[in-house]
Amino acid sequence: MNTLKEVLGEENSQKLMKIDNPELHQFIAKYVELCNPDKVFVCTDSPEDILYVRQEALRAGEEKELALEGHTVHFDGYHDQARDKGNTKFLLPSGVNLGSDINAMNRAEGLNEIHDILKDIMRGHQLFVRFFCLGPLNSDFSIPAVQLTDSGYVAHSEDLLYRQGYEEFVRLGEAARFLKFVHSAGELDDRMTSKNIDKRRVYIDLEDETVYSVNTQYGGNTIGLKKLAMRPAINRASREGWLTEHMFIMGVHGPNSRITYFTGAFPSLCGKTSTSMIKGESIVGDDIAYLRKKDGVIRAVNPEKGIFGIIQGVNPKDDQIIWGALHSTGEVIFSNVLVMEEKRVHWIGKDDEPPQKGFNYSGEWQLGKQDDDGNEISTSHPNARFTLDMKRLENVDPALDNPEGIVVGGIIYGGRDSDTKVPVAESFDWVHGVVTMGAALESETTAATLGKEGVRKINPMSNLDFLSIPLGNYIADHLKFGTGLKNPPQIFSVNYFIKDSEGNFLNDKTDKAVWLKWMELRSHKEVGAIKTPTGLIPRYEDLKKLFRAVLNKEYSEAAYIKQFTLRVAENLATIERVTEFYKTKVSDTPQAVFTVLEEQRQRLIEVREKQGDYVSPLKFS
Ligand code: SPV
Ligand code: MN
Repeated sequence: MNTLKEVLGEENSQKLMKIDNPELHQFIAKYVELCNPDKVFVCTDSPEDILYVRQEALRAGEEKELALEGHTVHFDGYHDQARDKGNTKFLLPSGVNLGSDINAMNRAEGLNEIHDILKDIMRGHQLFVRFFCLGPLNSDFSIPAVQLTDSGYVAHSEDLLYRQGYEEFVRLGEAARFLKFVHSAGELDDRMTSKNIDKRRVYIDLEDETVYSVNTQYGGNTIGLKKLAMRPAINRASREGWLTEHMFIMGVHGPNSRITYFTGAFPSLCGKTSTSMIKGESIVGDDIAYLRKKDGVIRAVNPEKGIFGIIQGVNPKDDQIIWGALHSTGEVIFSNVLVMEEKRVHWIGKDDEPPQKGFNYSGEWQLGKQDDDGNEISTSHPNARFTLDMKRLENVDPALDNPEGIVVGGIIYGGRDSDTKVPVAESFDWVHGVVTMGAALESETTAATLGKEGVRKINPMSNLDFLSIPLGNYIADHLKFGTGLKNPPQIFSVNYFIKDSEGNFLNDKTDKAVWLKWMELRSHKEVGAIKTPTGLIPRYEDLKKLFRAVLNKEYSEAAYIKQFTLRVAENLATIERVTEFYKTKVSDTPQAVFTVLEEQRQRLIEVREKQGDYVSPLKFS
């Protein structure tokens, strides 16, 4: 430990030595030696230490102050604006195979490559050592984690997004089973963005529960505790009989002050965050959930405590709560928005006059500016984000930090689907829901410009990008998770994006508030439903009442018929695609997947024989 002590200095060494965990000390020593930073800062949970990290992000120029107190802006490089799926790989020992949909390489080769890249990478920079706890402190759900990073921006973001865990490491000592993250932004250019994008790598070593991320700054590639931690957490969960999901957690407020908690899985950019923050309901989390069975019920916690949310389209009408938080003082990190005069910010869809010039992810920007490929550069990047602590939201749920988690009353699967699924439906039972709403989830990939359709892709449980176990096993885990429960939560599907044949959306953005209330009532069996071949759908009278009560809106029967018409041909095509996918691409698909899809196919064919390809919901009542 001598060399480590020299680099750390007395104060930092003492902080580290308070944690009695040799594995942790060895890990830190190894990467301090390899990465060779000029300076190391060990951050405890103290407000002074946390403030120091923020100040360093500003001093180094990775963040800049904005007009409102507490607001800063960070830019990622022009070509470093999103998760890099191609260069994100699992490092697998020979003989281990996760299936064709999961990007992987040989472990020894990957470790060699990444350690070569890391050699001396932090020379001239400061290394921050951070301790966090994924999930509430002192909870069966939680996982301690240590992050090494030379980015003040990454370390600062994690303060807003995760619970401080230094004291938890001290408390646990040698008993801590922690995840490890090593990040370096690499060499930086004059705008303080990662220069060597060609050497951008995110490598996940499941065996050591360590994730390496280099030559990148974008949060989804670098904030270890977010999507990087999801991979080892999914793997652990599978081994231990619980679930790590790409799900929000929210409290839906029912009659007589009743709160029913829902988790919801949606692919990125499909309304997950905006659903979880809906006014009138309360939010526990917007992105990730850990679920465990306890005493015959499913309980869930949010491993995070903040939000790294998409800012595009956030406007005062549809997103009142986020809007309020983004316009008041207190810590917010904006990333890849446009900064205008007087240090004010603009983003696509903000609902005010678009500016003519400013500073954005391309540097100095003026209207009409093009990139090297001749594409016009937008004001903000479509994936521009805001980062804030959820305590800043007026509707944060008091259960956020409950070590027992919340009881899950319903599970929602949503996707971007312009032509098949009805806006809301309930499954017949757990297995039907897992298979037809979760495992069969399809979503259109692109953020479609008006009228233009995206590419439809299967995305089981919206979790495909993060799976660290073979997909067949993952589906089997879900099927098993529903057994041995007193009263399994209902499973629902939602689709905010259904269109008519002319390409017009059939719903307003705000309609989701009504679907939530309907699902809340259904989870207590307080309202009836109509049986169709693909699931149970709402009755017109019930929705009419709810639209009046929730949105003060007249809901016509004609609108109901259009939205809830069963599209038989499209549903049959989905079943065909999904069956083919599981048959040809996934080994060890549980037989239930094929059986349940086949049963649904038969029900659809039977209906088509009598009623044709488009069946009004009134025909089923
Ligand atoms: C997502 O893309 O699903 C996100 C943001 O929640 S990221 O951190 O990039 O994963
Ligand atoms: Mn996400």
